[in-house]
Amino acid sequence: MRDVLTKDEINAYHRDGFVIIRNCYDLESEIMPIQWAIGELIALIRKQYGYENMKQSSYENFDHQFIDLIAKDRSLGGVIYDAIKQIPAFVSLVCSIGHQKLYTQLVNTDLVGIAGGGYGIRIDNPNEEQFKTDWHQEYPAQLRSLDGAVFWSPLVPVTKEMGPVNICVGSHLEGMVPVHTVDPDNPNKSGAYALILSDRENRISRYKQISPLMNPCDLLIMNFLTLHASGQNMGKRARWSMQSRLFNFREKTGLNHGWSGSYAAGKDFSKIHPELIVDRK
Ligand SMILES: O=C(O)CCC(=O)C(=O)O
Ligand SMILES: [Fe+2]
Repeated sequence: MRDVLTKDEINAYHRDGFVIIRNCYDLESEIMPIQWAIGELIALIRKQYGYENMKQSSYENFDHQFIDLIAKDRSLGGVIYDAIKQIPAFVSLVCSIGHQKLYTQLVNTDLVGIAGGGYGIRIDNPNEEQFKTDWHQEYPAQLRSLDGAVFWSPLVPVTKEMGPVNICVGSHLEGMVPVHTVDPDNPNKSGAYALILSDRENRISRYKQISPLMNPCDLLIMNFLTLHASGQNMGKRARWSMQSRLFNFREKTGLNHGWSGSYAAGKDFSKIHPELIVDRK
């Protein structure tokens, strides 16, 4: 991977709250092994449950049997989701020196953490609502440190129709935004998925929004305070994307709460930052 940033890229991160590094990863050595393993796991699960299998035709079409699989049994999509974050080629990227080098060019620290439980591969299926994220900052969902960063990279070309991630340009400068802990429009959402920004519409409307179209090997690095949201996948293919998060052990707020994780780590965000909860009971 390319692990040296230009001055312009570093400036963009500080100005906009994110930066996109085009063609950052090496396709053959870093991305294809992940695509291949996902394709094999889909085939293995199909075989396990008695569904017919067609051979993988190419790496970029690694998911060609997935939409059909979840149409037969949606719960097997969950099995695949839980399995693929354990693919060594993916975990190698999560732990890579390259990611740490990128992060330390953006955040001035010599002591980097990898957010425990903060990495995985999203599968945003067409026309599903439950796992879509509303407008949010990463910090309440992950904690660890205020100046953490999300590393986001797609495994399929993301078209407009597939609902690219929406980002409010420059919104990291707001600092920590208070949240409601219940989403009245989506009572089935829980944990971090249920958090709703206070004064959401107003807040969002103050910023220019962008929804970058990205390809495999492109990498988005985003500040933990930047406002962003999932787009709606109205396409026919699932939107597969990798996430991992790095943080700074030396940052004061994180150090004060002992680098606590949030919901995914079994912690209650509202107990760690009660001052950020608007609907306190
Ligand atoms: O991919 C998405 O839809 C949302 C991603 C996101 O919120 C994140 O990676 O932090
Ligand atoms: Fe996020």
